[in-house]
Amino acid sequence: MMSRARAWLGTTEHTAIGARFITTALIFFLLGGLLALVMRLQLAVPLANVVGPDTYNQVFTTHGSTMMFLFAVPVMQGLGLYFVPLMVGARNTAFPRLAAYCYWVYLCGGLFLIVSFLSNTGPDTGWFAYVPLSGPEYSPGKRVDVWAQVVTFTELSALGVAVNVIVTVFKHKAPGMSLDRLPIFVWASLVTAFMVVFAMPAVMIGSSCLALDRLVATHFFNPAEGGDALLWQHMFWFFGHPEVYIIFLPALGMVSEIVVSCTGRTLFGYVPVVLANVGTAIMAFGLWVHHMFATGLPQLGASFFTGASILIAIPTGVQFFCWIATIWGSRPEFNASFWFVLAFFATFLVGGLSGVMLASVPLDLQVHDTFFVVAHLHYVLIGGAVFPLFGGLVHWFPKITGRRLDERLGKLSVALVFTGFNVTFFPQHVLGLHGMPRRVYTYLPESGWGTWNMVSTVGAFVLGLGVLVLLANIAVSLRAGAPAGRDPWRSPSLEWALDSPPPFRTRPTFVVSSAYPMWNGELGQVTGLAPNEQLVTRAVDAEPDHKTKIPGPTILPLFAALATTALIIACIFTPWGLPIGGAAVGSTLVAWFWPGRRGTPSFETLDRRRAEATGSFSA
Ligand code: HEM
Ligand SMILES: [Cu+2]
Repeated sequence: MMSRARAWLGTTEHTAIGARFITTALIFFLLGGLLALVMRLQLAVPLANVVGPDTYNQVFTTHGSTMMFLFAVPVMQGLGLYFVPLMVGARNTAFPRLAAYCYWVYLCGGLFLIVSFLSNTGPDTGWFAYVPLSGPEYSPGKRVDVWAQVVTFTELSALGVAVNVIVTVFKHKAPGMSLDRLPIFVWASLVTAFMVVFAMPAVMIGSSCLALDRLVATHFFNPAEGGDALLWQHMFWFFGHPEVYIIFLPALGMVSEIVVSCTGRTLFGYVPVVLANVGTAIMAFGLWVHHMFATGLPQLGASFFTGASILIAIPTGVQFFCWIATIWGSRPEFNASFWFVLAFFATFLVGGLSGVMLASVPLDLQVHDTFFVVAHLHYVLIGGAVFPLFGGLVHWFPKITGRRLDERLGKLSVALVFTGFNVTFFPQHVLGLHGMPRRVYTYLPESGWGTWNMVSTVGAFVLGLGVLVLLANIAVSLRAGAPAGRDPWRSPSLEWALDSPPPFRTRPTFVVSSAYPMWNGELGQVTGLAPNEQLVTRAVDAEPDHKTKIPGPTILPLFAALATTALIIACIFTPWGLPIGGAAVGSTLVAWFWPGRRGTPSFETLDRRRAEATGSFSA
């Protein structure tokens, strides 16, 4: 019994950890969704009394923060941990214990936010916590400290996963899977991981400075003492804008996988799509100031950031045209995942267009802080990330569970989610143009905003129903779904070559000779690897180089994560949290990295084995 619990807590299998990330993130999505329904109930009619102003502030802040930090990024990273190794033909991620540590840190951070919210200490200054409102003067108490530390938790976790994905892609690809043969989802995850590495430190440092201002009276953001309030906005949005691409580049990668698999065609424009991903990632770091148009920018700066914001529509447009060209004249299989992709096309287009509108300063100044922005951000986030995510979950469900979802229920959930979504959020454009501010807990009957708000609330419940249908489908199919077999969609990428659910210790290492290995004849297999070994290949051409031991299960990452949690939370209450918590984290890390215990990875250069591996490489 004890040892089973230990095995469960100590697992380092990327499929287990990936699935935990995905499941946990979906639970946070449901919690965030419940908060959204509370807001919609409160706004349904003028002068409603569901929640008061103070609770409303906590609700929208916790909703936004949950959705961004605890749902959207982790779910994409979870899918990355689960599928990137499978798709590149690795046996595990490069750093399996780091993956476990990241999961536990994320889980603790998420629970911290939820517990704080339930004990009336939920953050209440908006998901971007602008100073001076969030500073010590206007936000006494612990609410903003909770927010600042939740950011630290989640970004720490995100950084670890990103590093892991990068190294897995560069060093553990199957022999023959050169960079120009990576599945598009892997490219998207790789590019996203680099964005995480550049974006997350900005907000982590920012939120730590904010916590310092609040707890030990530093003055980073206090102009009265020589600090700079706008510095906060720069640090936040230097992360915050790339964040949205961190969320939807992997989603667009799923769209490519689904399009290819449902049309049975190779992707039109592989290279342009890859370059579009890279281009988006680079440009995404050059337009954060469009979130700050209302702070009064020099004319030249405003023009530059307008131009950059409009330009970034181009690479996404390139991806759109490549999908359309792939679908054009094919006879796609209109299954539930394909319908989610079609829902994404329509919705994301609207969100992209309202984004181009907002990039123009005069319009932005007019609708700044109104429901027009709320409509826009949900069109891009839900249309651009949640719809493809649902499509991806439907697409990969058979691989993860070995069972098929019910197609009819699947299509029903697309219809409900799509209709509900548009009924909820389209009217908010109108409300915004009519001047309804965001982040207000109520409004007067004379404002005339009542009708569209009621429509929006009804839509939100339809959307919620659609999500419930999807979940019910998942719950039923987990037990009673038809067996899926290896490759139910006749998809081309490597994960489909494995049994469903994918085996771990007995997983073969394939040898690849095209970008669509499952469509191009027999797969070769590498011989001479023990169950706890995996191949290290060269970054670009994926030639076998040497092999390494896969670090085995251990409970130490969990202990390290608990110590990290203690450190981060204790700091809110006393500066002593830092040295004491630091010592705790340090000792768990020493135990974790103590040489020679329980199979710490040893790197063995594989000249002898290399011959064997390359021998089968030509097979
Ligand atoms: C499931 C359906 C959803 C509904 C009905 C919904 C509804 C809302 C509402 C009513 C607000 C606050 C409006 C205000 O008073 O300012 C809001 C804010 C927000 N939502 Fe959602 N939302 C949903 C899903 C999502 C998702 C999936 C994400 C992100 C991936 C998201 C991200 C945000 C953000 C970032 C804010 C801004 C919070 C702030 O002002 O600090 N929402 N949402
Ligand atoms: Cu932006």
